[in-house]
Amino acid sequence: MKILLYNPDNGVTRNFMPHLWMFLLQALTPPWHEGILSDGNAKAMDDAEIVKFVRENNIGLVGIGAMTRMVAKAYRVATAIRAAGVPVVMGGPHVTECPDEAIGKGGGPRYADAVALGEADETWPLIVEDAARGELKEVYQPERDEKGVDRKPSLQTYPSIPWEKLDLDQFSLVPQMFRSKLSGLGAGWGSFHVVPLETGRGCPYGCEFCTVTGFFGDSIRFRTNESVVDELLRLKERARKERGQIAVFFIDDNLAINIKRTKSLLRDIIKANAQLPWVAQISANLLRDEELVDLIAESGGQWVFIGMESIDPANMADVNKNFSKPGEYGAVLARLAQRNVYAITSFIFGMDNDTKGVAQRTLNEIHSWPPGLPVFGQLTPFPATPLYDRLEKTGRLTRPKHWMDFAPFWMAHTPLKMTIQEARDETDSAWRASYSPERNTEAINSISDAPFRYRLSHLISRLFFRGIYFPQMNKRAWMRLVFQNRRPILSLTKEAVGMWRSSKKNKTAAQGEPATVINEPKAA
Ligand code: B12
Ligand code: SF4
Repeated sequence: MKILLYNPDNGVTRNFMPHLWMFLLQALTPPWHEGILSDGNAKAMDDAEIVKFVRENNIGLVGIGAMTRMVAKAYRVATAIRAAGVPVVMGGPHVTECPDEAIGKGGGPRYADAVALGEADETWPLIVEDAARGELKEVYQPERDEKGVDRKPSLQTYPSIPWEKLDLDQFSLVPQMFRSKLSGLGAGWGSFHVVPLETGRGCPYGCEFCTVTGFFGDSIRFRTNESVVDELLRLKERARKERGQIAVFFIDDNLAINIKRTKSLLRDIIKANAQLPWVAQISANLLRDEELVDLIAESGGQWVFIGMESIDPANMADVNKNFSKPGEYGAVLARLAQRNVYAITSFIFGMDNDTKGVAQRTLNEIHSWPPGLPVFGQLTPFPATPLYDRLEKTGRLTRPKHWMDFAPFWMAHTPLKMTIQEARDETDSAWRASYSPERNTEAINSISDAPFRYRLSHLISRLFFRGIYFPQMNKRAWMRLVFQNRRPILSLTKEAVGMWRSSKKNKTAAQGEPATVINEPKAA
């Protein structure tokens, strides 16, 4: 049987990275069936096109995964596929949190034939076999322990995702027209993939707005160091062979949740020479450890995503995130920047102690830190979180089923000290100020001592991150963006040309030509 695993886009932004669940379930599919992947973020298809694809490829089962944010789209696609007579199973965080909704038990329409609740590593092969026999059940759920809690899969035996032979073409970030030219550049830039890789699951911190502790549980499970290192080595080999670049996103919710284990993993990566440029999420409180930060830099760490949420300790206490101390954010970022590791700093507006002016107050703090990539969201009550329950009990939800009419950057409850419109305006002004051409130039200039490749990576990342808020999904938008940011782009391009000329001259000199004295470019 052919199975299509489909991930919808959210209709607003495109993810830069494919979703791990698809590759994982594909690797867990019994080998006599075939899993085909399609991600709306990489290849947008409307409902009719998906149905056509399903028909033409003789698909016998469609699996759809979705976060809350894109579930309305997922339901729409599922309805179209079911109308064409092909069964649909849905999984992922949203259907786990609202299990009745997808199968029409809450009184609404039915969108899916079956739902897979929680972690589906062990239930997926059963689902596939039941579907092949035409005996799909309505609900699949991991076995439960005596307390009624899902038995979580151990990650000690983790499937090997065959990255070395998967067709990743739809996920390359290098536009088709540049691929052949760029593959000749340096070690090769013919393709660029950001690949998701997990080393562990679970987070015990239980922040009020977060679904992770409820979904993955508070006991943390890790893969073996060997299996992670093996995956990295295979990715590295693939990048070398196809003269492209691969960066890894360690999608663990907190890569350093067990510092001893993280250090051992990073040491093993270094020992095996398995370094690839990587990004990971690590909470600020765990980045006090100098040795850990050294290992992060040495093992290829380039960007650390830090959920800073707010610079106001009262807000942090409200959402049960007191372990993260706004007062030490600056020092944490400086510690990283000393090693040329920079941070994606994530903030939430519309918290209960926020008032008008929160954006400017936050920006003032940010500007006193080494430059990073700030991202701004709003407090969102995801179903089944303690936050959702609190707001529901106190009658504060203005759109209790906000996911059915998804409205980006428009809150689903009213904050205590500002209006929804004010929260929207604060978010807007924070994005505008953080990614203006002036701010981009200032950020790159402020790290003028850093080696060239870090400044280049910083600028490119800034241009991409801007797209989380400002629509830049077509060529025109990108051309306008490049024009607006021509100053830092031109300056880095000049520097790159200078470096390239120097290295060419050096090569010629080494081949026996008369030696030329070359001035090393400032930050090569
Ligand atoms: C990586 C990641 C991202 C990436 C993008 C996703 C990607 N390309 O991988 C980035 C950083 C861009 C991102 C962004 C956001 N994210 Co995010 N992200 C994650 C993270 C950390 C890991 C996802 C992952 O791969 N997990 C590992 C895999 C193996 O687990 P899984 O996806 O749950 O899949 C398992 C099961 O759910 C199930 N399953 C999943 N799908 C399906 C489908 C079928 C058919 C079946 C049978 C089973 C199944 O099987 C899998 C194996 O057990 C999760 C937290 C987490 N630990 O999961 C948050 C998480 C998914 N993100 C979340 C949120 C809220 C966001 C943002 C909205 C944040 C924001 N405010 O901007 C944005 C939205 C992005 C968008 N496109 O609109 C929430 C979603 C909550 C919810 N109910 O929707 C999560 C759970 C974190 C949280 N704090 O609660 N995110
Ligand atoms: S630390 Fe991160 S993953 Fe853990 S509960 Fe808090 S927000 Fe969620």
